[in-house]
Amino acid sequence: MKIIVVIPTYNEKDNIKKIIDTVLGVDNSIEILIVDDNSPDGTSDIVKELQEKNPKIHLLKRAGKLGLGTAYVDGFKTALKQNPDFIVQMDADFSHDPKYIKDFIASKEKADVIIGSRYIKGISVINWPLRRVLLSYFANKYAKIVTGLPIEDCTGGFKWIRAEFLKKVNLDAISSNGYAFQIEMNYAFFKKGARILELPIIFADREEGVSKMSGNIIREAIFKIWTFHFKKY
Ligand SMILES: Nc1nc2c(ncn2[C@@H]2O[C@H](COP(=O)(O)OP(=O)(O)O)[C@@H](O)[C@H]2O)c(=O)[nH]1
Ligand SMILES: [Mg+2]
Repeated sequence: MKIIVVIPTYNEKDNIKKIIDTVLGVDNSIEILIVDDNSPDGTSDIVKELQEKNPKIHLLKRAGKLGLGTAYVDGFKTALKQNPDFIVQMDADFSHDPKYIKDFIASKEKADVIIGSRYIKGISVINWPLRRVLLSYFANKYAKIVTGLPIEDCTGGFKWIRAEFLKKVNLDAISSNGYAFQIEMNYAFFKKGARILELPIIFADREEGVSKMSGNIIREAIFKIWTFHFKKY
């Protein structure tokens, strides 16, 4: 079995070594692809150094900050060329605890897509400011109503995807970048008939570095998700 964990980074110098080491430590079948947008803090230089000692670490360096959605689309395309069985997507900042990848592996026969979910056992988010928890919680309710997706955590960024299934999705049709990107991918998977499973995770706020979330990303999600019904994935 081959798993490629795709991690987008922008200014994650304080997290990058630890997240790579921790993720690789979860299972022997894991390789990592870091998609870095030429972070001014030199994140990619740290990755290059680590790469010299470990062939399981891959780097896709892009010219500048082009957004999370396109980072994943480019990362998925690059990862698929390596013929993995599964692809995992997650953040670099430890909000997504790598230990949950073990749970994904254990459930791999049951699903094409597994979502690490914050909202199937009440609300399992710690250390986030209350306004962000509320925003995320109600954004999910809203997304569920607009898209009709039977998913409690539509905007979560911690996912396990069967590679054969990812190949069925037209990645060039994916056009959103922030929270909307997560919803759009779920929508595409759902439309293609994926077996989607949610497994509980506890999501913790980052301890190092700063969030790149912005008002634009929130506005994008509010309006864009209405268009998904009319798109072909
Ligand atoms: N390559 C790339 N990574 C990004 C970009 N924006 C955010 N990220 C990364 O995406 C992940 C989630 O971003 P974060 O700022 O933690 O969002 P939050 O958890 O919603 O506050 C982190 O690993 C970031 O470094 C971007 O424009 N390009
Ligand atoms: Mg974060």
